[in-house]
Amino acid sequence: MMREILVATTNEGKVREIRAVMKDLPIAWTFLADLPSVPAPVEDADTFEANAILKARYYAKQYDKIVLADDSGLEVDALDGAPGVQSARYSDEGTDAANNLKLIAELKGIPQASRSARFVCCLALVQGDDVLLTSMGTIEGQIIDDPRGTNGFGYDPHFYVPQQGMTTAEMPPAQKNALSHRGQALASIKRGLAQLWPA
Ligand code: ITT
Repeated sequence: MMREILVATTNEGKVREIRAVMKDLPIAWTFLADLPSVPAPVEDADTFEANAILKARYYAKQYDKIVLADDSGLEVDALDGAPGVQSARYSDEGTDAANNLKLIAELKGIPQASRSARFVCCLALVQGDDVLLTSMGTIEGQIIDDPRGTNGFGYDPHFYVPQQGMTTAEMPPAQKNALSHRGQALASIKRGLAQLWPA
Protein backbone atom coordinates (compact mmCIF):
# COMPACT_ATOMS: atom_id res chain seq x y z
CA MET A 1 0.00 0.00 0.00
CA MET A 2 1.42 3.34 -1.10
CA ARG A 3 1.29 6.00 1.60
CA GLU A 4 -0.18 9.36 0.70
CA ILE A 5 0.87 12.85 1.78
CA LEU A 6 -1.12 15.99 1.05
CA VAL A 7 1.11 19.03 0.53
CA ALA A 8 -0.99 21.84 1.96
CA THR A 9 0.08 24.90 0.02
CA THR A 10 -1.65 27.15 -2.49
CA ASN A 11 1.66 28.73 -3.50
CA GLU A 12 2.59 27.44 -6.97
CA GLY A 13 6.26 28.28 -6.51
CA LYS A 14 6.40 26.08 -3.42
CA VAL A 15 4.48 23.32 -5.24
CA ARG A 16 7.05 23.21 -8.06
CA GLU A 17 9.99 23.03 -5.67
CA ILE A 18 8.46 20.44 -3.33
CA ARG A 19 7.36 18.26 -6.27
CA ALA A 20 10.86 18.31 -7.76
CA VAL A 21 12.61 17.32 -4.52
CA MET A 22 10.11 14.70 -3.36
CA LYS A 23 9.24 13.00 -6.65
CA ASP A 24 11.62 10.07 -6.21
CA LEU A 25 10.08 8.90 -2.92
CA PRO A 26 7.63 5.95 -2.97
CA ILE A 27 4.84 8.20 -1.73
CA ALA A 28 1.67 9.37 -3.50
CA TRP A 29 1.84 13.17 -3.34
CA THR A 30 -1.38 15.16 -3.45
CA PHE A 31 -1.62 18.95 -3.57
CA LEU A 32 -4.42 21.28 -2.46
CA ALA A 33 -5.15 22.13 -6.10
CA ASP A 34 -6.15 18.46 -6.63
CA LEU A 35 -8.91 18.66 -4.00
CA PRO A 36 -12.14 20.60 -3.52
CA SER A 37 -11.11 23.91 -1.98
CA VAL A 38 -11.70 24.92 1.63
CA PRO A 39 -11.12 28.30 3.29
CA ALA A 40 -7.48 28.99 4.24
CA PRO A 41 -6.59 28.96 7.94
CA VAL A 42 -5.61 32.17 9.75
CA GLU A 43 -1.84 31.99 10.15
CA ASP A 44 -1.59 34.01 13.34
CA ALA A 45 1.31 32.34 15.17
CA ASP A 46 4.50 34.33 15.65
CA THR A 47 7.03 31.73 14.50
CA PHE A 48 7.45 29.91 11.18
CA GLU A 49 7.38 26.56 12.96
CA ALA A 50 4.15 27.27 14.85
CA ASN A 51 2.50 28.50 11.64
CA ALA A 52 3.63 25.40 9.73
CA ILE A 53 2.14 23.15 12.43
CA LEU A 54 -1.06 25.21 12.61
CA LYS A 55 -1.47 25.04 8.83
CA ALA A 56 -0.73 21.31 8.68
CA ARG A 57 -3.17 20.48 11.50
CA TYR A 58 -5.90 22.56 9.92
CA TYR A 59 -5.68 20.80 6.54
CA ALA A 60 -5.15 17.38 8.14
CA LYS A 61 -8.51 17.85 9.85
CA GLN A 62 -10.25 19.27 6.76
CA TYR A 63 -9.23 16.39 4.50
CA ASP A 64 -8.45 13.56 6.96
CA LYS A 65 -5.02 13.05 5.39
CA ILE A 66 -1.40 13.14 6.48
CA VAL A 67 -0.28 16.67 5.63
CA LEU A 68 3.01 18.43 4.91
CA ALA A 69 2.82 22.22 5.33
CA ASP A 70 5.45 24.88 4.59
CA ASP A 71 5.68 28.21 6.36
CA SER A 72 8.47 30.37 5.09
CA GLY A 73 9.61 33.92 4.60
CA LEU A 74 12.32 36.51 4.41
CA GLU A 75 14.13 38.04 7.40
CA VAL A 76 15.98 41.29 6.71
CA ASP A 77 18.42 42.34 9.43
CA ALA A 78 18.18 46.09 8.73
CA LEU A 79 14.38 45.78 9.17
CA ASP A 80 14.68 43.93 12.48
CA GLY A 81 13.73 40.65 10.86
CA ALA A 82 10.76 41.95 8.86
CA PRO A 83 8.86 40.86 6.85
CA GLY A 84 9.39 37.54 8.69
CA VAL A 85 6.21 35.57 9.33
CA GLN A 86 4.32 38.40 7.58
CA SER A 87 6.22 37.84 4.29
CA ALA A 88 3.15 36.78 2.26
CA ARG A 89 1.10 39.79 3.35
CA TYR A 90 3.83 42.40 3.72
CA SER A 91 2.17 44.88 1.34
CA ASP A 92 -1.54 45.69 1.45
CA GLU A 93 -2.07 43.99 -1.90
CA GLY A 94 -0.06 40.92 -0.89
CA THR A 95 1.15 40.08 -4.41
CA ASP A 96 4.81 39.22 -5.06
CA ALA A 97 5.21 42.44 -7.09
CA ALA A 98 3.74 44.68 -4.38
CA ASN A 99 5.67 42.91 -1.61
CA ASN A 100 8.94 43.42 -3.52
CA LEU A 101 8.19 47.12 -4.12
CA LYS A 102 7.54 47.63 -0.41
CA LEU A 103 10.73 45.77 0.52
CA ILE A 104 12.88 47.95 -1.71
CA ALA A 105 11.13 51.12 -0.48
CA GLU A 106 11.72 50.18 3.16
CA LEU A 107 15.43 49.65 2.43
CA LYS A 108 15.88 52.99 0.66
CA GLY A 109 19.12 54.65 1.73
CA ILE A 110 20.49 51.55 3.41
CA PRO A 111 23.89 50.67 1.92
CA GLN A 112 24.42 47.29 0.23
CA ALA A 113 26.78 46.15 3.00
CA SER A 114 23.95 46.49 5.55
CA ARG A 115 21.38 44.52 3.57
CA SER A 116 21.98 41.04 4.90
CA ALA A 117 18.94 38.79 4.92
CA ARG A 118 17.92 35.16 4.98
CA PHE A 119 15.13 32.97 3.75
CA VAL A 120 13.70 30.63 6.37
CA CYS A 121 11.53 27.58 5.70
CA CYS A 122 9.81 25.45 8.32
CA LEU A 123 8.04 22.25 7.34
CA ALA A 124 5.66 20.20 9.46
CA LEU A 125 4.32 16.71 8.75
CA VAL A 126 1.15 16.10 10.72
CA GLN A 127 -1.31 13.25 11.19
CA GLY A 128 -4.49 14.37 12.94
CA ASP A 129 -3.14 16.54 15.77
CA ASP A 130 0.14 14.60 15.97
CA VAL A 131 3.30 16.26 14.70
CA LEU A 132 5.28 13.44 13.02
CA LEU A 133 8.21 15.53 11.75
CA THR A 134 9.36 19.14 11.61
CA SER A 135 12.36 20.68 9.91
CA MET A 136 13.88 24.05 9.23
CA GLY A 137 16.27 25.42 6.61
CA THR A 138 17.84 28.81 5.98
CA ILE A 139 19.89 30.46 3.24
CA GLU A 140 21.89 33.65 3.74
CA GLY A 141 22.02 36.47 1.20
CA GLN A 142 21.46 40.17 0.72
CA ILE A 143 18.70 42.30 -0.75
CA ILE A 144 19.45 44.10 -4.02
CA ASP A 145 17.36 46.96 -5.46
CA ASP A 146 17.33 45.85 -9.09
CA PRO A 147 15.61 42.50 -9.71
CA ARG A 148 17.64 39.79 -11.45
CA GLY A 149 16.34 36.53 -12.92
CA THR A 150 12.97 35.04 -13.74
CA ASN A 151 13.07 31.64 -12.03
CA GLY A 152 11.63 31.01 -8.60
CA PHE A 153 8.93 33.19 -7.09
CA GLY A 154 8.26 35.72 -4.35
CA TYR A 155 11.29 37.70 -3.23
CA ASP A 156 13.76 35.62 -5.31
CA PRO A 157 14.67 38.34 -7.87
CA HIS A 158 15.90 40.59 -5.03
CA PHE A 159 17.69 37.87 -3.00
CA TYR A 160 21.36 37.83 -3.98
CA VAL A 161 23.58 34.96 -2.82
CA PRO A 162 27.20 36.22 -2.89
CA GLN A 163 28.81 32.75 -2.93
CA GLN A 164 26.91 31.91 -6.11
CA GLY A 165 27.17 35.38 -7.68
CA MET A 166 23.46 35.32 -8.49
CA THR A 167 19.99 35.75 -7.10
CA THR A 168 17.82 32.76 -6.27
CA ALA A 169 15.72 33.80 -9.31
CA GLU A 170 18.78 33.39 -11.56
CA MET A 171 19.51 29.89 -10.28
CA PRO A 172 18.23 26.93 -12.27
CA PRO A 173 15.58 25.14 -10.17
CA ALA A 174 17.92 22.26 -9.25
CA GLN A 175 20.56 24.69 -7.99
CA LYS A 176 18.06 26.61 -5.88
CA ASN A 177 16.76 23.36 -4.38
CA ALA A 178 20.29 22.18 -3.59
CA LEU A 179 21.06 25.34 -1.61
CA SER A 180 17.84 26.92 -0.45
CA HIS A 181 16.03 27.08 2.86
CA ARG A 182 13.26 24.90 1.39
CA GLY A 183 15.67 22.46 -0.24
CA GLN A 184 17.41 21.89 3.09
CA ALA A 185 14.18 21.58 5.04
CA LEU A 186 12.85 19.09 2.47
CA ALA A 187 16.06 17.03 2.61
CA SER A 188 15.61 16.74 6.35
CA ILE A 189 11.97 15.64 5.96
CA LYS A 190 13.13 13.03 3.42
CA ARG A 191 15.57 11.58 5.95
CA GLY A 192 12.84 11.65 8.59
CA LEU A 193 10.38 9.83 6.33
CA ALA A 194 12.93 7.08 5.64
CA GLN A 195 13.11 6.47 9.41
CA LEU A 196 9.40 6.85 10.02
CA TRP A 197 8.32 4.57 7.18
CA PRO A 198 11.18 2.17 6.40
CA ALA A 199 10.77 0.44 3.04
P1 ITT B 1 0.75 28.73 1.65
O1 ITT B 1 0.46 29.26 3.03
O2 ITT B 1 -0.49 28.30 0.91
O3 ITT B 1 1.82 27.68 1.63
P2 ITT B 1 1.90 31.37 1.19
O4 ITT B 1 2.52 31.97 -0.02
O5 ITT B 1 0.82 32.15 1.89
O6 ITT B 1 1.35 29.94 0.75
P3 ITT B 1 3.65 31.65 3.49
O7 ITT B 1 2.61 32.19 4.40
O8 ITT B 1 4.60 30.63 4.01
O9 ITT B 1 3.02 30.97 2.19
O10 ITT B 1 4.45 32.90 2.90
C1 ITT B 1 5.70 32.76 2.36
C2 ITT B 1 6.16 34.13 1.84
O11 ITT B 1 7.58 34.14 1.75
C3 ITT B 1 5.63 34.43 0.45
O12 ITT B 1 5.43 35.82 0.32
C4 ITT B 1 6.76 34.00 -0.45
O13 ITT B 1 6.81 34.78 -1.60
C5 ITT B 1 8.00 34.20 0.42
N1 ITT B 1 8.93 33.09 0.15
C6 ITT B 1 8.97 31.88 0.77
N2 ITT B 1 9.86 31.08 0.20
C7 ITT B 1 10.41 31.79 -0.81
C8 ITT B 1 11.38 31.48 -1.78
O14 ITT B 1 11.92 30.28 -1.87
N3 ITT B 1 11.69 32.43 -2.65
C9 ITT B 1 11.10 33.65 -2.61
N4 ITT B 1 10.18 34.01 -1.74
C10 ITT B 1 9.83 33.08 -0.84
